[in-house]
Amino acid sequence: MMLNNHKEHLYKILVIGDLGVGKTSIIKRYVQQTFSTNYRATIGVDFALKVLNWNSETFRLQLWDIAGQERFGNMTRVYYREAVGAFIVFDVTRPATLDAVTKWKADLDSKLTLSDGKNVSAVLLANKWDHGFEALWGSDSRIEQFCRDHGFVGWFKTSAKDNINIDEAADCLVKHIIASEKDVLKPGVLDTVSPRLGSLKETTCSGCFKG
Ligand SMILES: Nc1nc2c(ncn2[C@@H]2O[C@H](COP(=O)(O)OP(=O)(O)O)[C@@H](O)[C@H]2O)c(=O)[nH]1
Ligand SMILES: [Mg+2]
Repeated sequence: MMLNNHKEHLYKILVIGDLGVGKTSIIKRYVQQTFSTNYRATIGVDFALKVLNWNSETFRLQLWDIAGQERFGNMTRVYYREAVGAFIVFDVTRPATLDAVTKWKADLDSKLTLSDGKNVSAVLLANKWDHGFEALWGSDSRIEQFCRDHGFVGWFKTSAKDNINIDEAADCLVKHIIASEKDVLKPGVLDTVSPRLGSLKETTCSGCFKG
């Protein structure tokens, strides 16, 4: 028994973005390994818990779903309070939802900072990638530039439907949260990870600490 060495962490993580981009589906997929085509719009604040055990440390991730307030494009400070990371989601079939990400990121950064004054780690999720909209988006460099311009620590092409890159994106976010806690992360690092079907065990966040 190594109880003395066992560390527990509780991380509040926000999942934000426009209505219908797949926030609830991503949380359901990540936490319950399920997907459904008709979730009712979330009413009221809702959160789900995911537990990760890494190197004899326990990370409890409290994933906060948005409360049916997407149409306002912002949330209250109370909702953001004490969060340490965020996923901002857009829908690759609706380019306007990427424009909205700018608004969500600005809202987040204006209402929430870590104790050292830095922004919380945010990972961009290009969801519904199973639709195969590669042609619509062209090269990845456009989204990479978008991430740099808006201060995301990384981005992933995801599908809640086909279970693509959700675990990887969460691993990446958690690593960045840990790194900001330890304050060892160098700035300007960006992860880019393409869908890797069927290889979920290996973390694809290897780029996290490069730079
Ligand atoms: N094809 C596809 N549909 C998805 C995906 N994620 C969510 N959806 C669908 O998109 C709709 C909105 O999803 P929902 O999770 O309710 O979005 P939210 O409003 O952001 O919480 C639902 O019909 C989902 O089944 C995905 O990765 N691929
Ligand atoms: Mg929802």
